[in-house]
Amino acid sequence: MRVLVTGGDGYCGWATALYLSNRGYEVGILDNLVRRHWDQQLGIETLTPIAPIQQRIQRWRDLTGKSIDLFMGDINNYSFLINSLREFQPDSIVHFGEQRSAPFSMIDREHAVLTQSNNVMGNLNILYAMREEFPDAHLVKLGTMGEYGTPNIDIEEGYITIEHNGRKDTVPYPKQPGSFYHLSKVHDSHNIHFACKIWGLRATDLNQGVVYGVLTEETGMDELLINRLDYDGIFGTALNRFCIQAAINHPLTVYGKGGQTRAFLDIRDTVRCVELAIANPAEPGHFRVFNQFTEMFSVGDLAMMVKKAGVTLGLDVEIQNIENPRVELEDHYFNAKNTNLLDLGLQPHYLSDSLLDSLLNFAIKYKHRVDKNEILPKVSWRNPGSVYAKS
Ligand code: NAD
Ligand code: USQ
Repeated sequence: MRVLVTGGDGYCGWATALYLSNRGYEVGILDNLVRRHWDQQLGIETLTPIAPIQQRIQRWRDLTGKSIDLFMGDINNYSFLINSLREFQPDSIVHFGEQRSAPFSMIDREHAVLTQSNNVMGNLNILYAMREEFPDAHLVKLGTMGEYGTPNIDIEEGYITIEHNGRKDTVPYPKQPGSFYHLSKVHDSHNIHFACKIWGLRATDLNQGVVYGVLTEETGMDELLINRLDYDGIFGTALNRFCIQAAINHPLTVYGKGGQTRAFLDIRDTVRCVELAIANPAEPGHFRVFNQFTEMFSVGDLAMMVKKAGVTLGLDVEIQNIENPRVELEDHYFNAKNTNLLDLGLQPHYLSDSLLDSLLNFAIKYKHRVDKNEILPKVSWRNPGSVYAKS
């Protein structure tokens, strides 16, 4: 099976491309490397020294004998996109290639517009390309659990059955996202749902939780295959950030009360979930939704777990509740379903002491690369126009 991974130079995409290649899929990566460019513009860097994409792919080939095709360009350039698809002839398109940071999207008007035009238009281009020349291909689209927000009722997988004034219907689950980034994912979901309905396309929306960890079997094979690991206040995500903060003796940055509960998963499960979706494609005309996470934690509880694991390693770990730069509930109900991927055979890697231990040791290994000025959040939801807006 031929799988095109858009965003294949990124955190989830790189791990997925190698995992699928290792399992015998014919893999292509399509990426315009804009994430590396944004890092440079913002003056931030991944904790890990990532090699140029050409070197990464060459090293993979040298080690395994497996080749990965590279299409370097922008999904928003339609002629580039359609020509790449014609050349590669995908059976599945795994679409990771978007701007994925909530704080980035909240810097100012320009970053909000960039996020939504990059994401929503890019996704629409893929839908049109599929409609025109690849109507049988399966779109596996990375959405996010944050599309749902934090409603005071259980979160279903994409759809909810409602009885209203004596009548009953199954409708898309209500969306109450918390950033212009998360909103871009909601817009994508609506566009994909509509395209499946009118053109008979097949798609799976993977509403993924926050991903943690860095090593997969493949990216751990060689230093040149190392994955990115973001720790800064814009692209760094909760658990990964806490481990790196612990490694450099920086107090763990819990925003507000820390009662915000989110869905999480290990990057080793990200790659497996994508494979399960590809191997069990949606039916033509179906917009299928899977909630892709394995566990739910509050931010405060995660910080406590990192502190405990850090102390065991001899680190001095403090937790600091800092003013929340976001507008979000800090104490709320959160209970989401995640049975679809388990039913397809997912065997989760639950967060364990050994994973925390390995992530902390990984962070310690590269801690000399940390820029301490990039730890605290600088983007405010209430007051757009932070320091980054001027860079
Ligand atoms: P990332 O920033 O590491 O990777 C995204 C990649 O997409 C980058 O290599 C970037 O250059 C590329 N890209 C962006 N816009 C592009 C365009 N217009 N054309 C071509 N390439 C483009 O992000 P990630 O963490 O790997 O996230 C991948 C996807 O998974 C995103 O869609 C994100 O919303 C989703 N997701 C991520 C997480 C997480 O915790 N990291 C959680 C849930 C969902
Ligand atoms: N948080 C802290 N301290 C930190 C960082 C974050 O308390 O140092 C809190 C935030 O306030 C928030 C929660 O942790 O309540 C999660 O924040 P995050 O930055 O880890 O994750 P988020 O902004 O939601 O975005 C990340 C990815 C995004 C993906 C999303 C999945 O960047 O691409 O879509 O996780 S989800 O959260 O399920 O929507």
